[in-house]
Amino acid sequence: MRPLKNKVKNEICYNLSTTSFHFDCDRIEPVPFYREKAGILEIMAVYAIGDVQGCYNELQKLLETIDFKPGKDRLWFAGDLVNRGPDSLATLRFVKGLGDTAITVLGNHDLHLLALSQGNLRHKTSDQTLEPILSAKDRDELLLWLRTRPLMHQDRKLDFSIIHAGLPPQWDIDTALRLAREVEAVLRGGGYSYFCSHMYGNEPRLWSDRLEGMDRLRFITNCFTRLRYCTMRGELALREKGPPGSQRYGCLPWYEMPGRASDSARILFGHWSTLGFRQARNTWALDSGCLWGGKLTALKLSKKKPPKLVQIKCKGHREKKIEAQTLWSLS
Ligand SMILES: [Mn+2]
Repeated sequence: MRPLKNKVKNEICYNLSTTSFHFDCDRIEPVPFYREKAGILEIMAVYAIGDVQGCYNELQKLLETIDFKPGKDRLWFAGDLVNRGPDSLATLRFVKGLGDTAITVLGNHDLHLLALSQGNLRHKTSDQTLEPILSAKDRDELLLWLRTRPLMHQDRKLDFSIIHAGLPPQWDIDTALRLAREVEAVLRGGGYSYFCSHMYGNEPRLWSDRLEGMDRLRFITNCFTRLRYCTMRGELALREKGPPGSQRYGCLPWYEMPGRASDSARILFGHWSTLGFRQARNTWALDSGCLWGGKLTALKLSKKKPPKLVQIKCKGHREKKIEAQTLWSLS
């Protein structure tokens, strides 16, 4: 294990520094995620946090509440760091600044920001909260950082995965991870701009491993960043956006699909503010509507114990009725 190796290195470093040998001690990296307690290496706290959407002050308050220690604890963000809230730029800078301490998966609003930055989309009124990022002096660094974030993160030791939206019933957890990597490779590569201008759309609806090109990438992206409901035939029902009970006949929340191939994996997700915090079928929904005057949620993750819920109340920055008017790509 790396911490043990570093401990040994430190001892070597100490011994050598008392002799005539030179050894560059400063080059040994600190061990950020483990600490020693009574001689046992102990993993630091890992918190999964729901959709922040530019609510920077609320995020800071939540981190205070959980007594977050940078360099010791780790944060997982469920995506949609930006848009609609009052301070997307500060939020993005802050999470980027956390470095390896934070892992964030991409949400639909994050992808929308990337698409806008490529200049292929007409700016709408609902995009105005993203403008400060697009005109920031550090915009290129921020956007490069954002487009190199994953669509899915998995920690096998902790036995948790995190995504922004959902998974179709046909994918097991390893398939999901493999397919996330396909889109991530495009976002990091030369096809990035083309991808941004062709990612929007609700088709295709049914997964097949024979899908190719943009159809394949769009399907994968829609699952990870937009999915809420599936039809009983296992298709994506992307037009359904309300809370459970509001959907048309024959649709089910993705996590309730019978025979879902990923149902043995513990999955954290955001995106669904009208669902609120909810634990069901080995999944945890983390978007509790901070932006809309609900709560901002953190879940302390543990391999053996049940996750511990911490929430703060938020005053809200948007009227509910706006949500209904901007349904398209942003929701
Ligand atoms: Mn979302």
